[in-house]
Amino acid sequence: MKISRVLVFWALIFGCVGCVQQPPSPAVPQTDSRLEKTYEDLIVGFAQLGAESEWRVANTVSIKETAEQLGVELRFLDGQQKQDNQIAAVRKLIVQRVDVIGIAPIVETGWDEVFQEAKDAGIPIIVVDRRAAVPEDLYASYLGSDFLEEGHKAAQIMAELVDGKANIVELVGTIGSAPANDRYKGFREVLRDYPKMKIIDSESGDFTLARGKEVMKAFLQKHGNKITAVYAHNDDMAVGAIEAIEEYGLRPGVDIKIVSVDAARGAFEAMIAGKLNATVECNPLLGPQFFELALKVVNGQPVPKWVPSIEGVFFPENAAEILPTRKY
Ligand code: GYE
Repeated sequence: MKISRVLVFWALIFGCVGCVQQPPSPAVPQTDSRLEKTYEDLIVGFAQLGAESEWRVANTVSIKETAEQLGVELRFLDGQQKQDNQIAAVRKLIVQRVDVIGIAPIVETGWDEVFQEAKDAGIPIIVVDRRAAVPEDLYASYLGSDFLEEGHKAAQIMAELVDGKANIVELVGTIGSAPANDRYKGFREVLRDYPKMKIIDSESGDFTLARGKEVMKAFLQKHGNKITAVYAHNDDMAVGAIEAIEEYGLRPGVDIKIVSVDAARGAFEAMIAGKLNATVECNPLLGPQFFELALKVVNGQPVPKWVPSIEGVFFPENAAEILPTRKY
């Protein structure tokens, strides 16, 4: 009895004192906030793929503006639509020993070697916008859209617009790029349920207005009035197609239904004019999420392997109301 009272006494007094005085157990990992980098300490490289579309321009602005706001030192390199330039850009950033490299890969394949070089140099890679087909250990995280889902949405909307029956021509994005591959595939997956919706022609317009217009012109020369719908993998090509259809003497959005992807300003203007029937959103404003990821990665914090962006669909009915709220 006496002994246990003494024990309780000791436990109370020294136990508590111990709580305060004891140094933290070495078994518990402690993060020393003094060693953690802040945005102002970061040097971030970014290998952009080019400036082919409204989407890309907005994406570049978002990255540059966010870097400036956060006080991050950004080394921005433009690949001008060539994979070789992007590979050279990554190598340059490795030599410069930046803290982390962001890259929007123009096509899916052909990145293993240079990503491995970055890994060997201890520089993490964050893949932004378009996926790269490399093993997961070669990059820290992928930040971008669900392109397959965008293809599904486009087909679903198209099916409603044409009541399940159409002769569709497709303007494909850059050949071999993740968005073109998935938007192509996703659209067809849904079309399996609509046997009367036929893709009568499909060709790449390289995600640009000029090429989209040229390809649409050729489609019209080849198929004429037979075409009842256009599926464009981005808005710029849809705008090009609209011009080609008007020059051919048909009414875009009326004689030929058009659905595209991105939800950029040009698409809203075309919807307001009644020339485009719907656009599926693909968000280019990835700057804030990108630098947040970069900081976490550099500080060794866990990040998801895929950070998807949240996206909707827009129609002509409320395009005029929504346009002023759009940032790209
Ligand atoms: O849809 C298109 C751009 O990679 C998601 O690239 C991006 C695509 C976008 O050229 O407009």
